[in-house]
Amino acid sequence: MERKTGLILALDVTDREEAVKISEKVAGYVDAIKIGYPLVLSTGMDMISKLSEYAPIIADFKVADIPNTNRLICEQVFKAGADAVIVQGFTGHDSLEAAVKLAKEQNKDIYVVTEMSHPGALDFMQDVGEGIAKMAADAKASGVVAPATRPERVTEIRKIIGSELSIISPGVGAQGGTASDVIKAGADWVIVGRSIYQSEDPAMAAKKLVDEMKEFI
Ligand code: NUP
Repeated sequence: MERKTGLILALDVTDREEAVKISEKVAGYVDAIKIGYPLVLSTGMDMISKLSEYAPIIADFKVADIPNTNRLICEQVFKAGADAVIVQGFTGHDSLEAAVKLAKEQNKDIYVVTEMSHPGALDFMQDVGEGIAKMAADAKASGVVAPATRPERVTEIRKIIGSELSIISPGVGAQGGTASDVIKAGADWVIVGRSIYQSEDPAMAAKKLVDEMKEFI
């Protein structure tokens, strides 16, 4: 994924027309559009190829299965036109390696969730986040997903993965994180959903974020 603006739109709407309309409006400000279960379950897998007309698509399916099933899922998602898939890291090295192997064969990307951005991530995930980051680096994944709500953790995770892997970071805006802070902490991209798609003017909301990050990109 090429970094031009540092912004990824999380498009968690459930209406086809709305999804297309918002994508059209913000296409000039985002490096990718992240879609997940809310949009795909409501509108179908063909939304992936439809929205790829506007930007590369990251499929946030947080894949978390045995190696063979991870591979089968990623195969379908890439076939549908996605450029990247987000997988969970807690399932361990073999599950991750199956996804990364397939992605490399197809020139696609795998991003690995380390520690999630919501408060409940402190219950179990934070304790294993650094180990997952190391595993992602060892497996040569394209990058990791780390929390914009805790920029200090992004800095820790950056130390572990080095500069080869990217960090994409959700939690800006609605969850309390600040785009420029998390970029300064070591993230390459911020992932922003509600603050853009629920805004009266999604293009303006996206532009503001891009302007805020510009000097740190
Ligand atoms: O740790 C994570 N936190 C998170 O919010 C991992 C994620 N993939 N996400 C996703 O990022 C979440 O499912 C949503 O699609 C997006 C953040 O959206 P918003 O809080 O900006 O609306």
